[in-house]
Amino acid sequence: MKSLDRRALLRLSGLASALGLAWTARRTSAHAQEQSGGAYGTMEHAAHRAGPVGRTSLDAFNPSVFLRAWNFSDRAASERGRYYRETPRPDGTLLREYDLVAVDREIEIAPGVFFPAWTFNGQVPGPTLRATEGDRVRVTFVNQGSHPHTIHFHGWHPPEMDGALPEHEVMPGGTFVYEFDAEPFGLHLYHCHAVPLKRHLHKGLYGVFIVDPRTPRPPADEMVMVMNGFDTNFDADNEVYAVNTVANHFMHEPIAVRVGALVRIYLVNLTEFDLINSLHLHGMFFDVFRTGTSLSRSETTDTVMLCQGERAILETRFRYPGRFMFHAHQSEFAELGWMGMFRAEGAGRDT
Ligand SMILES: [Cu+2]
Repeated sequence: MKSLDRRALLRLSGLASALGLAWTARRTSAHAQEQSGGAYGTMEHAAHRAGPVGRTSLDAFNPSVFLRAWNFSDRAASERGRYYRETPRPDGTLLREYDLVAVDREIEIAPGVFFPAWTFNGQVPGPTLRATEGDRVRVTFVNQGSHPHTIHFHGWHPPEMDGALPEHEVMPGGTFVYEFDAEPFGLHLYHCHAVPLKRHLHKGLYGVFIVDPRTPRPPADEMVMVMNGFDTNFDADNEVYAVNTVANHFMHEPIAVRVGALVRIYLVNLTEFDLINSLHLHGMFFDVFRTGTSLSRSETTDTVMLCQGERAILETRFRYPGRFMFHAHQSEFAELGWMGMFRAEGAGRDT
């Protein structure tokens, strides 16, 4: 029934784009196979070959920009200061001040598919916040949305800064200032913790919070990937999956990396409704630093599985030039948008 519901949704959503047609064809072919219990026919394979086509508008949110932006570095210098300020403190740490605003906003998550999101600063995920262990973090939160919201940070903090109890809810029009020391170092997150929690989460009120160790990790080509999904018909089941919100974005715009260079991925699972999500990278292995709270790798693998809210830092070096796919190893998620490409450039090991 799950696939039927999702297929019906894709039809009902009036997908006029070529992607919609290709997508519906793929869902139909999968359903046809389920019905017949037999192998795929020629027609179904032809539908598979259509692949993702059509594009979303990148004016409001560009997943490639989000990938390599933190502390509002994607904004012009003049505008950045409106949302983020750094002040040195006597002990050498920084006071980092952020402005986050909850606003309701419709976002395009696949060509022609719009989702009525609740956002931090107009985007899903919200801006990536980044501090060094021991810094003071001060977040001024303004709720300009239509519902009560909070910000719940993962990390050490006193209970009144937890944003998780009814008395912590910030009413529409209200403001609250969260303040705490950034610790421990690691890969964390922030999200609204108003109830019903799963609704406030899946509507888009979440973001990444990176705390760097005082002795920095080795220099690397760093990127932020948030695995998320969207329940477009509100049946508590996702119809669209992605890394950084827009289905199949990195199939159209492969992530450029250099052969031999250290690549570091900050991978966060903010998918609701599905218990787990995963990342599988083709043609190589990577080191995993679970929750990023240790500088020693916890495993070396080519597939990492994360529960809801779980995260991991991944490190690898591309050995060969060329294109390498990455995707959820839950095949259904991959077919519904959670798929992308790296493009490695430079001289390979055997060339
Ligand atoms: Cu909320």
